[in-house]
Amino acid sequence: MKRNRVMFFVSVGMLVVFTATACGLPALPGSSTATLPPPPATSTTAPEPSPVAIQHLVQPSSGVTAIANAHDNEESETGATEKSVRGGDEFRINRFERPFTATDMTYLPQIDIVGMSMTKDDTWYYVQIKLAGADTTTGEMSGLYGVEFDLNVDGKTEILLVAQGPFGADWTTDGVTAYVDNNGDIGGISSKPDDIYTGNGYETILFDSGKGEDPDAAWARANAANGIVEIAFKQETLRDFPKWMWNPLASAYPIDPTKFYFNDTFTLQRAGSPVKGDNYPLKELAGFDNTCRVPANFEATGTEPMGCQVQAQQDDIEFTPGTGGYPN
Ligand SMILES: [Ca+2]
Ligand SMILES: [Ca+2]
Ligand SMILES: [Ca+2]
Ligand SMILES: [Ca+2]
Repeated sequence: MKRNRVMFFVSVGMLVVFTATACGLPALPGSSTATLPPPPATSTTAPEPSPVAIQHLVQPSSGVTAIANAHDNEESETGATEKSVRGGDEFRINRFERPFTATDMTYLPQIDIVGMSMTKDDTWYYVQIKLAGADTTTGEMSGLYGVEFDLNVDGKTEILLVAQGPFGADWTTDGVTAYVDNNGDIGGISSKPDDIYTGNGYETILFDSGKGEDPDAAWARANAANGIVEIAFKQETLRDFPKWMWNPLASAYPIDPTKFYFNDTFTLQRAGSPVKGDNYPLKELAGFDNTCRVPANFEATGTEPMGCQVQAQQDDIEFTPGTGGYPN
């Protein structure tokens, strides 16, 4: 089986400048001057209580220290004409390269991850996800973008952050959600597809659009001009783990976090394939891209579970369900 062709680098101490394009400020919520008609006099419904505005204390700025970066397969040159990929989609190890719509295989540049990097400052980690381009119909980064973390480097992730686009150039917590797998059942019995998966994936919501223990825990913004979506989160989200593995993802459609890993909860026949062959074209699992895992705060040897290719990679891993999980 063809390996995902991935170049991988770790660089420490390099200054990464995130070039956000200055855009006009979005209208403030509640600044509309439109007036609503008065309620009907016969209404018997009690008025809805006004939602309490979320008070933010701090927000991210820009990462100043590089932690890691890597590249993913890009389909922009051949994807639109061939409506298929030549590599990078390996259902067996839960790695997907399918930035296309189902059935008609329309290429979606805003879902095609081509690179990723992680930076930090004193308070935050920043994940930059570079896509092949913006949505060709709206000019925006219209997808759902996320990042998964394997905190103890055992092949099973514990945290999923997702941010639903489109975003502006200003940081927002709107549409940003953090899920965790508390009971350690992600992946079932191995990294390969389980015949029957009975787990519940990322079953717990830690943070949702500013609601949660810390209203400032996770944020997102985008620069559609250069196809970059950035997700920032407080360092304490990673519970003081000194090193970990991470991978970004992008989806054109809502995803169900309880169905992770998708190679346990879809069959290849149901999911379809972007590779011309028996299971072509894409069916139930379309408009989705994820990548190999990148180490953070340690040098890759190539044997990291589900890691990016260095010399060799360890893709077949036996899991012990019910162990691990997000530490409280
Ligand atoms: Ca890609
Ligand atoms: Ca883990
Ligand atoms: Ca599995
Ligand atoms: Ca779970």
